[in-house]
Amino acid sequence: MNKDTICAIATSNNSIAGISIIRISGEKSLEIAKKILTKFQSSEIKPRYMYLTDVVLENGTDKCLAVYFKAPYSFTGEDVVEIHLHGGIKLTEMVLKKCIENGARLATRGEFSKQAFLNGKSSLESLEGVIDIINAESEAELSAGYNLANGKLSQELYNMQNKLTDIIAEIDVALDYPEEDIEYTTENQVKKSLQEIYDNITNLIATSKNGKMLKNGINIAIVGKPNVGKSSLLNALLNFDRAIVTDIAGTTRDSIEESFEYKNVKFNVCDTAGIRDAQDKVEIIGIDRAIAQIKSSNIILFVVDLSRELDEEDKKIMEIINSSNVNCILVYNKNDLKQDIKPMQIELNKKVAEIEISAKNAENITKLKDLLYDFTLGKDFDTSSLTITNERHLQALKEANQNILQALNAIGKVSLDCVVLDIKNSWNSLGKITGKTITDEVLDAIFTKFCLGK
Ligand SMILES: Nc1nc2c(ncn2[C@@H]2O[C@H](COP(=O)(O)OP(=O)(O)OP(=O)(O)O)[C@@H](O)[C@H]2O)c(=O)[nH]1
Ligand SMILES: [Mg+2]
Repeated sequence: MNKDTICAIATSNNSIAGISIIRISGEKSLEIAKKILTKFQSSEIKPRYMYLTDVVLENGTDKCLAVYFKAPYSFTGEDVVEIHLHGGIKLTEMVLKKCIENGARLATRGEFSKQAFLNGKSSLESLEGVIDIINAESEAELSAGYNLANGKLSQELYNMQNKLTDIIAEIDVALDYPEEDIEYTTENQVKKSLQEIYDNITNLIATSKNGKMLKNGINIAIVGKPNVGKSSLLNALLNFDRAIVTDIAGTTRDSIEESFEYKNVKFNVCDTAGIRDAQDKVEIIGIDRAIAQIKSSNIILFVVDLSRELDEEDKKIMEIINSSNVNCILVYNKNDLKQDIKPMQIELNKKVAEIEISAKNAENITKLKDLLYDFTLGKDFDTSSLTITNERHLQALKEANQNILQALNAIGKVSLDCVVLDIKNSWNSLGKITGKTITDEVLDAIFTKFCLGK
């Protein structure tokens, strides 16, 4: 058990609000709370009851609420007291100082969560899920966080670990009765079972592509030559006037990034400087940024102008896009001014769709958003499904599958007892996700990424 009693501001500690909460966890929590709160003195403070009490400070007394959670029925599994104060920055700091003067130590980042993990209150990836919930900026990110926090992934992992344990047991039996036919049947059985787990993990790994986009948002680059309506398109996608729009070519000189949410998913859209042979120093830098943006995006919106004939400038941009290897939607803008001209052929290697729109009149913008969703996450993707969003989990899954693959390749070539080690390693790799088989250093590294007071 943790010897120190720790304390921290659990709410946002650099802004004023209606209330703020200080959390104290550890053996001395109640004792410390009693020292600083006047009407919290009874020897029978009932757990999970909210008490209206006073906190006495050097310069006055303020009302507050306090609640006690008796170990092990608390977030950390230790004795916990939460003090709900008026949400002033100075007031909260002063009460925190009092907690420290009376025997608590300031918690480090993620220390409450670490205690919860060490006391078996929660698995590692569930706690990471809570952090994802806190940090979520879109509903899809929230769903992914809920899935982790509520154990949807750990359930899958435990199932697979149990199957691996069964396989090891089966091998043990075969080794105890080493008649050849038993070994042969077992080999086939083991191969089949391992293959099933391998496929299962492969499917989980495959969800990480979408998981990354859910977590960070889907990066869209709007590119095209000057004046085709890129900034107008940005504004139409956002549904507010973020970028300056004029009929002067070269209006946008720097990249403008903004986000919008569609179908619960966050899209980060970047309007770029129109790409052309520019002389102006600032414009040249802007164009370089536009080119960099193309490469780092998940999908490109290549905007061309239906009111003008396509020309060499469009073609040059087409070549830049083609060299990027990023999926691209060809957006014919200004369809309200559509001219009856024979369009120059645009050959995009990775064109996934094309669409006619009017950015100015917001025509076909929802259709375009659907295309963006369909050609990044996939038409049938359900944002509430189990998706791997965490790089650490992904690496552990890959490691687990590598070990299974090694086992699969070895079966038939070496005796079954040699395969057991690979299977055990795979079990351990899966255990890294839930935290069962993780080293202290890695654990510390994970928790220090959490916020203070969590
Ligand atoms: N009629 C019509 N005009 C449009 C449409 N979209 C944009 N425009 C006009 O085209 C001009 C250029 O629009 P912008 O959005 O500034 O174009 P841009 O591609 O960002 O231009 P740069 O920033 O210079 O690269 C403006 O006068 C817009 O009002 C459209 O769908 N229909
Ligand atoms: Mg612009």
